[in-house]
Amino acid sequence: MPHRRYNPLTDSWVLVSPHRATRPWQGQVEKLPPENRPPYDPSCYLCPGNVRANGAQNPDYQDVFVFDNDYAALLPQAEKEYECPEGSPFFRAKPERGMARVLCFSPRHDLTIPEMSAAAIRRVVDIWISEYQTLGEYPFIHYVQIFENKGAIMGCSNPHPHGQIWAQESIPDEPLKKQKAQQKYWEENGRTLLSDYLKEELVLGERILFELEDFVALVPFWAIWPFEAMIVPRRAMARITELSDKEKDGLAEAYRRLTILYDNLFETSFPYSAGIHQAPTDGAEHPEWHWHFVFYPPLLRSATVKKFMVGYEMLANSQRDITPELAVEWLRKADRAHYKQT
Ligand code: H2U
Repeated sequence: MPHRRYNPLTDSWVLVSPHRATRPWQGQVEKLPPENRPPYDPSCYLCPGNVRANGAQNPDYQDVFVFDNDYAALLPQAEKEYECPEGSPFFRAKPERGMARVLCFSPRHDLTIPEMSAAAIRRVVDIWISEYQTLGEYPFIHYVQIFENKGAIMGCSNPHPHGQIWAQESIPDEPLKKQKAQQKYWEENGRTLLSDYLKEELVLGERILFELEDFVALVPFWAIWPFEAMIVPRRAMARITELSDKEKDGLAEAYRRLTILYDNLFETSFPYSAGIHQAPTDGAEHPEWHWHFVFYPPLLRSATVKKFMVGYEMLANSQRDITPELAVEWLRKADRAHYKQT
């Protein structure tokens, strides 16, 4: 039956309409990008040794490579204040300083996270930690967003495995919503919202994808995207800099395992936007924060039919067709070894 589910992390609702999953589809069918890319592409801006779009040359890097985004959406110095008519509540704007970085996950143009070893992904985790630390130490940087856009369908500009890091003065809307909800929960209960949620999900078991020693991957009760998932550390930590060595390895393994399930589901390189929500770098301790890694994949019923967030979703509320529980069932059936290797 149609019902609404509440997201306590963002204080918002999603409409769930399971009966709609069988409706006919004569709409847009996505073209699949070619699966067999070369390990090195001389025309790729991100491959080792190549020249980027702005003329800078990449080093001959061996594992990971991080650099300032040549087309950064945020700049450390606001050149000139954006001017608005004064004294009106309708035209408010303020300068926003920040920095943007690009992180190449591997020198290999043909790989993606699910095809990399946990040891190689661990190098990515290490860079996330050092970037969060270094960027967060700038006095004007109050929030660091680590994310990955994977697949052309998600607007990813280049198939070379990479992610981005944007750091800025303000706390953006999504993490701010989560901060407010976690703060309230912490004040009322003295425990993090996600520790208590995880405890209950582990008892119920129906939305758990897999459990590792230090991490759990699950489809949250309030998931919006058809195959949305979340990796949650069992230990409440505000930020990834608090991870132990063993937990860093665990995070790399959880990232690998989840993305293999994704790729195997439709035997395609599964697109998504994924990112880490964690405490701001505003100098406060933030014991309320329980960092977590969210995955928002757009595919709905096959490798070529995606969920469109339009119409009702744009005008009224988030809505999903297949239930989170059905998504878990499908994902759990996916093999543990990557389909290209079997
Ligand atoms: P996306 O694929 O998620 O768009 O990330 C790639 C980023 O890489 C993008 O933000 C940057 C783009 O600005 N980029 C460079 O900085 N230099 C280049 O030569 C190509 C792309």
